[in-house]
Amino acid sequence: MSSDIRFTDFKSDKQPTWCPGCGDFGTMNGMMKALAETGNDPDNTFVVAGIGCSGKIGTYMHSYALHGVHGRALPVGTGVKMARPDIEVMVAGGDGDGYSIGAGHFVHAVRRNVDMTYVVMDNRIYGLTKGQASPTSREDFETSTSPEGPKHAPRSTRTRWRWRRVRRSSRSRSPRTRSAIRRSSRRRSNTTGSAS
Ligand SMILES: Cc1ncc(C[n+]2csc(CCOP(=O)(O)OP(=O)(O)O)c2C)c(N)n1
Ligand code: SF4
Ligand SMILES: [Mg+2]
Repeated sequence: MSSDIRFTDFKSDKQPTWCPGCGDFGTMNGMMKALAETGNDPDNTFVVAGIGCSGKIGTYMHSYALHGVHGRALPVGTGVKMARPDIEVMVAGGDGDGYSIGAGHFVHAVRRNVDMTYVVMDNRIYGLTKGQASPTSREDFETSTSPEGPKHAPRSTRTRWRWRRVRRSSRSRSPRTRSAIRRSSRRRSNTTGSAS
């Protein structure tokens, strides 16, 4: 690994065909900068790309690369890392690729916690195939496949599980549950009483 690698060394000689102003340019520059700043070089880097506008990223970067099958970038990245743990593996793909057709692989990649980086280029739509709703599209976002919006809450990568307190009338609870609740609240008030 040489230390004088600059992020431009990760640029291939292919001219991107992304639309002017597409956010994928910024993501690719960010990935190239991160690779250079962490002491990597094109000879020890493997980029696995999904299918979509985002999936073209492997062509525009100078490194080892594989442009595989829609939704299957993560298992390929896992295989590369298992075979060559010494090289830096970056997997990149779209929101459709990662959260829709590839959702199962996403979950298992998280579970296996493989030492690789996954970048989701989330434009909240299927870009390459001309604009169908993706799992991160807004509920009211009109697309060719959802003229009135997908009507599902978008999947958020920042979702936290929250326990919602549901108020239920005591009549909707079974007699057994009602008496268990009474017992536990009696226990609670006894404990509070002895402590004070
Ligand atoms: C197995 C399979 N199913 C469907 C397609 C068609 N297809 C190509 S790209 C794409 C969606 C791309 O959306 P996303 O992953 O969000 O990438 P973007 O183009 O938005 O960057 C689909 C459905 C395909 N190539 N292969
Ligand atoms: S269609 Fe959208 S995602 Fe694809 S290159 Fe154009 S702006 Fe980027
Ligand atoms: Mg997309």
